[in-house]
Amino acid sequence: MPQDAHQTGDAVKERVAPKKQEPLQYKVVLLNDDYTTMEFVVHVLETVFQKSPAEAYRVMMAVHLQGKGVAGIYPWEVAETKVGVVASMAKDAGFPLRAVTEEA
Ligand code: TYC
Repeated sequence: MPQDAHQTGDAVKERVAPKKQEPLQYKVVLLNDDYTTMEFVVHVLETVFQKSPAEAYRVMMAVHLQGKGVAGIYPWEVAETKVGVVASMAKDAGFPLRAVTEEA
């Protein structure tokens, strides 16, 4: 049965009203570089993006091997705030790590 269908007795009624507009979501994408340590990227993923240690390591390695990777998907203001937090943590630590937003 389609996800939007309602079961009413034996009949299946499709929902006709359009779905409510969802707020736009944005990916926060981490970019690879040659200088930021793997340990620091894992730390950022754990503390800013609430990843478990295993998931943080997995995402970090995906970025390291593929050039970029999704750290999380959020409403615009949250995504932009996290990009800023990454930038300031990286600046303080002296690393060139960058995160950018992409429409999800
Ligand atoms: N490529 C870095 C290294 O070899 C590690 C790294 C991973 C850097 C992910 C940035 O977003 C990044 N030390």
